[in-house]
Amino acid sequence: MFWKRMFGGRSTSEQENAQQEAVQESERQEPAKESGFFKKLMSGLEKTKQQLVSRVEQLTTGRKVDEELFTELEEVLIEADCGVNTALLLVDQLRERAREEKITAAEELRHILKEEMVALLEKNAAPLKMPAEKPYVIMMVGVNGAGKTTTIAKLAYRFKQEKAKVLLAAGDTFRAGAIEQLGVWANRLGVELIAHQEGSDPAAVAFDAINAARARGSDVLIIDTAGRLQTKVNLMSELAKVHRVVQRELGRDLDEILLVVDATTGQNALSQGKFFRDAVPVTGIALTKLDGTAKGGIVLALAHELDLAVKLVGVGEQYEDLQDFDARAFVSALFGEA
Ligand SMILES: Nc1nc2c(ncn2[C@@H]2O[C@H](COP(=O)(O)OP(=O)(O)OP(=O)(O)O)[C@@H](O)[C@H]2O)c(=O)[nH]1
Ligand SMILES: [Mg+2]
Repeated sequence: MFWKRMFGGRSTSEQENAQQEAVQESERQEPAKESGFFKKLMSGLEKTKQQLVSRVEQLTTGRKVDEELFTELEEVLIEADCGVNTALLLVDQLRERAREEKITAAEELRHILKEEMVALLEKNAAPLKMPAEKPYVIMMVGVNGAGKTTTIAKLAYRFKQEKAKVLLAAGDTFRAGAIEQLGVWANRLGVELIAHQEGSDPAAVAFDAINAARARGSDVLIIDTAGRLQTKVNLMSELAKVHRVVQRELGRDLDEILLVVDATTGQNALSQGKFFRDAVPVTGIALTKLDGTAKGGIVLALAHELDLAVKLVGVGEQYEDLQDFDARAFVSALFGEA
């Protein structure tokens, strides 16, 4: 739908088909909780639930609301990787609402916590930007092994399903095997690939990819980059250079620069966010490996402390295991409300 809405110019019957598909799609998305993805998210978040929601439940069972309880709640949130500032904020809000609403039984705090979590996540939520011009350009950045290349494959799959013409750029010229890895995905998906030799300049790959995307009429171009530690200054300036070249050649901002973050890394994600954002104008986060992490609380810290929207979440290694982030579905999954 993403593509059809943007790259119009189709015949009336095609437009009607597109509308029909839009309706079918919204019908498909309505019962989100019955979808396979929601189930995966819910089972994936089981460990986070143990670490966070189950402990909140234990703490708030049969107790009265007092300052000691708030302090303990703060500790639980911090230990579940929600981030110190975010934990303090959430507990302040709980404290205030408990006072305003004259809540005395601790159990009642649970649904307030849930509501406040949704509100916090929704405040910073944003979907992928709608395409305005061809090619729609996405660049993936992040530390080694975060899931950049896999997320590219999943996105390419999604765009292809929407009938978009996709081009991938093998901008990781550094790691041995990285070009082949993207090449295998491109083959499997039946999408085009621009690649140079290992060790070549990633900015040159990106430059060629933009021109190829224009020449071939690609709807979407996704640029892979090498994994790099956020503290390696030279590698971060190399990334800034790739970005400058892409922006100059494109003559406008990239549509999305997604910071890919591995949800199992916990608090280090905040440092990654800060450094990568200093190097390139990150537009959002793709949070991977939410399946099986006890550190899913990091979503709250990322949204609040970095003020960056979590746009995509990954819950596995299959094509379908990537979805737009939905704050309410996430919190429902966390609280185990199927
Ligand atoms: N369980 C799970 N595994 C994932 C997910 N996303 C990626 N992976 C796995 O994480 C590993 C690293 O993924 P890549 O996509 O190669 O990561 P990368 O960021 O491109 O890594 P470098 O190119 O080395 O920096 C692979 O084994 C993926 O299958 C996810 O959402 N869930
Ligand atoms: Mg990679």
